[in-house]
Amino acid sequence: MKRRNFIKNASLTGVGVAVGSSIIACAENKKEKNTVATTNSKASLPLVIATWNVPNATAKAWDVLQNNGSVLDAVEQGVMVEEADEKNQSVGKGGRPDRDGNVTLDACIMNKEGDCGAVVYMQNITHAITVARKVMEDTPHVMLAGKGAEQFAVESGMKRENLLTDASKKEWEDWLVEKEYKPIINIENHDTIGMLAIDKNGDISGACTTSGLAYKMAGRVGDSPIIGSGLFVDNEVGGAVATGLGEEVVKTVGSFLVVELMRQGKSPQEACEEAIGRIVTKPNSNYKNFQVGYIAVNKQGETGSYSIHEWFSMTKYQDGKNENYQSDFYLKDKE
Ligand code: SD4
Repeated sequence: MKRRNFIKNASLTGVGVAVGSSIIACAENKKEKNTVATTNSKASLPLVIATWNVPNATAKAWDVLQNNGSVLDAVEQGVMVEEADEKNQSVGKGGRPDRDGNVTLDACIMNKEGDCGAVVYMQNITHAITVARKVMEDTPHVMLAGKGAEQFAVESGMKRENLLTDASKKEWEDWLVEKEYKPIINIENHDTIGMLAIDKNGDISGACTTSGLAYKMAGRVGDSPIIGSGLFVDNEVGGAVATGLGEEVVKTVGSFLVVELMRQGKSPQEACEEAIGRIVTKPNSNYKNFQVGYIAVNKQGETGSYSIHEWFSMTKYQDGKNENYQSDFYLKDKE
């Protein structure tokens, strides 16, 4: 296929099908026992929540908090577990590449002071979240992109690595055979990781990291590193993170919206539901073809989680229990 057609076929609809399909495919892989992701009573602290079924990541964050680490350390080190896991093909090393075979990473982090840092379209560095944190702490900027982000990471002592594993390379090569922008249905049981933690003092931080959508156009950046879209934390109110088709999250500034709705008095669950509502009620929304999911926590430690399609889930570590909860979803009872 000529490159022009190739690009033309990269419609958001095509991408959306992939994300939605990944959720449907997940159905076969994970039949979690828990079905409720919401708490409405006064919660015990600390707690950690994350998108998808990522018990190793939440356990790491919990561990950091138990050992008097900061809440920022907790979310950074928590998501680093997934970045290093080559089997998670949506994050860090082993992430699926763009259509040209390059693994490009997006990440951001936000602390209880409301400071933030982000990297976009960064290659060759596994721990994008650590680079994002360094951008926040060691530079006068909030976001570095591409080569500049990579150069900054190397100058900060991080090592360059080839992020394209044999497994992801093989899938990409198989995809190239058809040269059709209808991405392969994902079979992994977890995805982009967004994490929020609240320590025993009620202080909140958040992190979000991803390799973005498989076989995206070169240069594409999603919602995950965009403060207010993929992640937002306001230590007075709460925090939210997003997963799914980033273009739709960006259009509604989703995570900021969830936090602002909580500020207005909505519970985390209600806020997540309304933010999904903003997407699905847009004129001409083709939401049946894509997935978006939000998780949120408020200052009291109440949590919420909601998505468009079934099979989004949230992992929560609280009271010494590390559990995965199926999210409630918009299309329930509607099909
Ligand atoms: C993106 N939101 O790049 C990310 C992808 C994702 O579950 O979250 N997938 O659009």
